[in-house]
Amino acid sequence: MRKQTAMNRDWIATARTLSQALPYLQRYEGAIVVVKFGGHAMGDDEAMETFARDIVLMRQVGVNPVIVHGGGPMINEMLEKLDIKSEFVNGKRVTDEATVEVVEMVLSGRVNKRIVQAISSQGGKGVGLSGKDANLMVCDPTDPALGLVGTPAECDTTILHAMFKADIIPVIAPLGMGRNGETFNVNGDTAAGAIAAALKADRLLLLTDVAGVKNAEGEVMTDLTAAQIREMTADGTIAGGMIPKTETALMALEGGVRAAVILDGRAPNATLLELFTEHGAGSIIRK
Ligand code: X2W
Repeated sequence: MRKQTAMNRDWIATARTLSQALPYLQRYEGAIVVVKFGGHAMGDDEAMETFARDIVLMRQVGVNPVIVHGGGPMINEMLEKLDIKSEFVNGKRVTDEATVEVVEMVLSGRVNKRIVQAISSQGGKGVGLSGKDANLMVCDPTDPALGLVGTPAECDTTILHAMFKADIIPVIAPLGMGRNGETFNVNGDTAAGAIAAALKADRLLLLTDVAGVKNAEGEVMTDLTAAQIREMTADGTIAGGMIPKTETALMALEGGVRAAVILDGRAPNATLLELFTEHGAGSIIRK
């Protein structure tokens, strides 16, 4: 029912927000936006619902969103249940045959379908695939010491363009195919960066569980250049878990992505805030 009561103010603000979004909606019409949705950013059912609604809204206003997801914590949970030990070297999971089977089962199965389902619930058409489908991500081994961990070498994005035309939102699990038919486990950030570069995406959004790239004083830097990122890495300001994110961002920029953004995926409506408001969210990195 239409109410004209004390709620009026909120609705006026909503209408104003929509009106102010017009230039941003026009700017992103037809743009390709790759969103890395990490396992730590996924959260509960409500957070998943909000994320899916924002992605469907993006598609509705003419953006071509591509989701590349992670699921590290969910893989850990299943490996524990199966009593398979697992360790990380430089942020990458040492992966043997037994482990890659579980990784594929969890990522292409449970995690991928949960996201696809959330998109469907919001009225979008999500289709799940992994880097093994349609030669999307052909990989070489990253390092013999890591076993079946792959580095994307060739990305054929034909399937993604076909999906854009059909109004489908691709939801990609980070697994790749080897040249000898192996299955490779690919770090989710690496996969998102490689796919964004192959698509020459307008934006790569890396959703994480931190607010952005911080300076030595602990403040989030909202605008950064690739050169600044290199300096801050050399002097140790950027360290630890942020390094794989900034490296992915730099790799994507080198590959032709217009800008990469590192932002907190747990913040409500993080993706919309970044794309459709003056405020933005997190740290944007340009060449
Ligand atoms: C990752 C793939 C999942 C992932 C893994 O096995 O955990 C490698 O480490 P998040 O949630 O984005 O961390 N692969 C090689 O990246 O998940």
